[in-house]
Amino acid sequence: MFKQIQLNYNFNGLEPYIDELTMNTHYGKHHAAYTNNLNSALEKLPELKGQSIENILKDLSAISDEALRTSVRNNGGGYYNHNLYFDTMTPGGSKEPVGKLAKQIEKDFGNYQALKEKLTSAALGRFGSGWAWLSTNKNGDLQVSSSPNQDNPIMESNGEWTPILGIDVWEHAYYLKYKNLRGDYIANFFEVVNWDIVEKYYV
Ligand code: MN3
Repeated sequence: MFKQIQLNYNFNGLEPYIDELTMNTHYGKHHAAYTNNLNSALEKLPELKGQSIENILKDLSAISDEALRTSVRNNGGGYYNHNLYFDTMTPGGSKEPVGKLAKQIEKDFGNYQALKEKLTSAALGRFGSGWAWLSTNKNGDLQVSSSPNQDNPIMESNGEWTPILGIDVWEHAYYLKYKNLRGDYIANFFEVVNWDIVEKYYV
C-alpha cells in the first residue's frame, strides 16, 4: 500500500509562488487519485507486492496485462513524480544548490544559472502535459531531460537514471494562478526549491 508523502509545510506555505488552492487540489485531489489508482492496480498484481515503486517503474514490461501496465505507468508515475515534487519544495526555498551537488552542477553545467536555464527550456519545450527533470546515475553524473505525461527517467532508462528534481508542467500545476503563463510558473518554482533536500536525493 503506497502512501502520499507527508508535506512539511501548509497548503498556503509556498505562497505567493505556488498558491493555496493549487496546492490543495494538486496534493489533495490529483496526487491522492494517482496514489489510490496505483494501489488498486497493484491489488491485481500480487507478484509485485512488497516491491519499491522505483523497482516497479524500472521494469514495467514485467507486467504482462496491457491495461494494468498502462495503469501502473500512469498512476505509479504520478505517485512517484509527485512525491518527489512536493518533497523538494519548501516555504521560501533554499536559493542555491549546496555541497556535492553544487560541485557536480559546476562540473556538468558550468554553474547554477546555466542549469536553471537548461531546466527552464526543457520545461517550456515540453509540449502538452509532462515534466522536466534533473537526474543522476550511479556515477553521480547529472542530466536534464523532459518526459510526457507521468513518465519519468526511471521508466525511460530502465532505472539507469533517477530524478532528484522534477518540474511538473501539467496545467493542473499552475493554471489556477498562472493561466497560460507556464514560463512565469517555472521562474517562480525556483523560488521554492529546497536544494538541501535535492542534495539528499543526490548523495
Ligand atoms: Mn501534477
